[in-house]
Amino acid sequence: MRATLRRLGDVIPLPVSVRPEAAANFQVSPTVAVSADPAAAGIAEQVAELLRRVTGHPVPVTEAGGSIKILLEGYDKNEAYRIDVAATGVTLRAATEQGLFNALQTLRQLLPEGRADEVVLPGGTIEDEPRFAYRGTMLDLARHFFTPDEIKSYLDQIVQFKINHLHLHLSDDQGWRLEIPGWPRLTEVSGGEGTGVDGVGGGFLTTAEYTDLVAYAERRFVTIVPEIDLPGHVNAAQVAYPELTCDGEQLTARTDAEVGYSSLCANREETYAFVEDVIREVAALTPGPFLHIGGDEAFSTPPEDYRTFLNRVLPMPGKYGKRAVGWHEMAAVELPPSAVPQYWRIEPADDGVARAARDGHQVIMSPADRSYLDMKYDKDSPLGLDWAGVVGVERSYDWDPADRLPGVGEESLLGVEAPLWSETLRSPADVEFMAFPRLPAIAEIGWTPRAARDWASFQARVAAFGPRWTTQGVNFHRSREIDWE
Ligand code: TNX
Repeated sequence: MRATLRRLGDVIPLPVSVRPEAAANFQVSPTVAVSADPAAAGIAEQVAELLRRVTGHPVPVTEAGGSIKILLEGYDKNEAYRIDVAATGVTLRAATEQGLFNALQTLRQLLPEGRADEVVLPGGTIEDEPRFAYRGTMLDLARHFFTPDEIKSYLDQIVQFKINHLHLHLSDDQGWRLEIPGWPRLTEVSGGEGTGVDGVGGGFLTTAEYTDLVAYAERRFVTIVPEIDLPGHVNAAQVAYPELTCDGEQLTARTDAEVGYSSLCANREETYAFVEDVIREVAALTPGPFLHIGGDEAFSTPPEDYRTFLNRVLPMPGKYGKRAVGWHEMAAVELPPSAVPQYWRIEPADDGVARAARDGHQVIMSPADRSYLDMKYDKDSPLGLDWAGVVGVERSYDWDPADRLPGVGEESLLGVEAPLWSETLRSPADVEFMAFPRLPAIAEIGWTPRAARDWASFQARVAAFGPRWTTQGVNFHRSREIDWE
């Protein structure tokens, strides 16, 4: 099969600068080889593997002389990269391996996804760097557990769009999904079979599995952001350890999807001993800089107790070397300097986020009516919720995080995140259906300069990605908003 030549700018997220040069197309010949700086050997092997897959040629990695060159040079920015395609060869350049990894993702989209007889790269130059340092998505393992292999497969899918943070929601009322040394009943009692919503989707990560997963993500330049949701969303912890309730009562396990009924007890020292143990253990297992402490929907925690609790707990991630992240409700109290509120509200409200931004805090934007991947696409969606409205692909794309909240502009944003709650999901196919193509929309918002974004252009590039997802076996949603190829 002769593959269609892609255009240089047919990439999601759209690169900052694309300068095509039609006379400079590069034909990948059977003798193609990849040459790299020794420090970039890992990326060079991945580039060679990509070319082997699409061409069937041997594609050796050599120290010099290859027509594909991988150079660790230039650009002092962490994630920036440049690709030059000339008739004689191709150069990928970045100051860091992460920048080269980004270049690899772009290169992949300029090549066919499957095997082709004749492979040609479009000529010209791409220069690229992200708008925001944090481009994330969240997977809710608490309402339905996904296995390490399933999470790895999702990681492989999301890095194609230069998503660089995966937030794991590891505890909630229905289940506790990470083994914590010293607190074995959390996972023995609340991580087993039957602990998901509707009694489907139990399971948990052992510390060894979590460590392996974090390393897998790290090799793909994705930072895992673990979340332990506190002080609400704790029924599973309290079922396992009745001493975590105010009166020591044995609670029953719950598999419904209610929120806001459980709370840790702000006036008991046992609460803080538990929370500090958990935060210390999670911090020790996590190389990334963030630790998410939840803080959302604590409807059964009296406001005074909520503040008491957060004032005790918010310094703990810092004590163990991490930046605290929390849902924006936590901005009701004075935050430690490095803490990051994650804003999810639909309507702007006075909940302290603008004040935190004024004090110099960075904010993650995740407005539910735009970025929540668990909202239905339209009223006929077989999966998802609709409390934040239905969220079609254009609705996911056509907004800007710097306009969302008065007082929280471009300079206050750490970035954007698209959370995927799993109350209605059962399988990796369900996750894929909800994430694609809306996650690429959020990825482009996080990466591409605002002025360069355009819905019609995005539509066309997503349409062209359809056959790629099909080849990859990804169960994307064939939204009627897209004229699929
Ligand atoms: C709200 S928004 C939640 C979650 C639910 C989700 C469902 C927020 C921080 N919390 O507990 O799973 O809605 O969409």
